[in-house]
Amino acid sequence: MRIDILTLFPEMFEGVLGASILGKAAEKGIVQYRVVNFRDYSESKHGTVDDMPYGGGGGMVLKPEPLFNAVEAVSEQAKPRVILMCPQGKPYRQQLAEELSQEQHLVLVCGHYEGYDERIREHLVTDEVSIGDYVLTGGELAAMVVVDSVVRLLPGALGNERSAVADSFSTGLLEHPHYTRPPEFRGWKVPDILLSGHHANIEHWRLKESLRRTMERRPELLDQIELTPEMKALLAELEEERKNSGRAKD
Ligand code: 6GU
Repeated sequence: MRIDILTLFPEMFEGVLGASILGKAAEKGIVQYRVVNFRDYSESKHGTVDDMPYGGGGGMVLKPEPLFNAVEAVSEQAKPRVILMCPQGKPYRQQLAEELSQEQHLVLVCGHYEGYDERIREHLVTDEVSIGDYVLTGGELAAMVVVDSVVRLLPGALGNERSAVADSFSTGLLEHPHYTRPPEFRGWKVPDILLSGHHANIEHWRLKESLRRTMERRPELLDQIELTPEMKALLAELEEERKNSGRAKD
């Protein structure tokens, strides 16, 4: 996969793309990153990328020419997905990360100003994405979130292939609790069942704890998945526990 990032602040990406899984994926040749300063594609000699909005009002608007030129310069033959990072975009979800991980070429566009000229939205980008309902000073941090969530899904990017499928949101449930040594720390014990070596019981416990967490923290996620008979039985057990104790988890 090739990922091109168009930004006015390329230095923001240095650490993130060079470290850990994202850096290793590039070293292994699984992904290639290019960080492009789209000011270099301005058509003015001063490198202007923004201008005042027609109709007046505050703030500046990103001009179309630099971004069209920059996208066209990185596009080569095939048509890449061109993703505009903006608070008005479609809420970013694991499902979109999975879809984007199937692409050959992504172009992420990061703005830092009040807005983008509407012709960028209408005629240049294929997707508009927001990473949540809060305002960032620019699209760069959001683009890093997208790159991270996509690259970790590329085959070979994670050392352990299993961890990409089991984690929260690919199963549709939040992850169950994890424990490691020591078996007792400051008087707090690891649940006996995890030390039992009984694999089927452990899997059943993990599923129950995943459901408990999801029910407590993100109940709306339960409406979005298909429940197996085992899940339905466990949810009934959890409901029963809740009724009997008032507060299940204290
Ligand atoms: Cl993609 N950009 C900005 N500027 N703010 C955001 C965002 C993106 N997603 C959430 N807030």
